[in-house]
Amino acid sequence: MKAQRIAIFAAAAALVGAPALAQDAMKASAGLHSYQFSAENGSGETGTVSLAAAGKNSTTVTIAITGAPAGAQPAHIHKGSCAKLGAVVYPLSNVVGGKSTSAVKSSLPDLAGEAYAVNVHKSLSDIGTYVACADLTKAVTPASSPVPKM
Ligand SMILES: [Cu+2]
Repeated sequence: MKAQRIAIFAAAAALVGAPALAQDAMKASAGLHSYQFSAENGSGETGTVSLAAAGKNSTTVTIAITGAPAGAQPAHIHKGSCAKLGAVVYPLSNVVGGKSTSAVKSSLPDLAGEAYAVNVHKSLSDIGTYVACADLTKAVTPASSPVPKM
C-alpha cells in the first residue's frame, strides 16, 4: 500500500515536471497570448513573445529574451512557421538587450493562431542568421512560461 502511494506521488511529480504537455492543452486567455522562443543556430537565446490586445486594430507585441547580446537584433512576424519561414508580415522593433515592444496594426484574433512565426535575427549586420523563433500557433499560458531571471 505504501509503495503504491509513493508511485502515485512520483507520477504527480512527473506531471508537474512536464509543463510542456499541459501548455498545449491549456488555452491562452482572451486578451493575452504568449509563445515560447526556441533558440536557433546555437544562440542560447530563449524567452517569450506576448501578444496583448490593444484596441480594435492594434496588438502590442512584447519580446523578452535571455542570453541576448546588448546590440540590436532585428525581429519580425513572418508568414509560415519556424520550420519554414515565409515573408515578413509585420516588422517589429529591434530587440535590444533582449527586449522589444512594438505596436502592430492587426487585431489579436487576427494574429494569434495564424500560421505566423516571430523570429529574431542575430544582428543588423548578420540578418541571415536566426537566433530565436516562436510559432504563433502554439500558445502557452503566461504562468507556465515565466521569463527567466537574468
Ligand atoms: Cu525576420
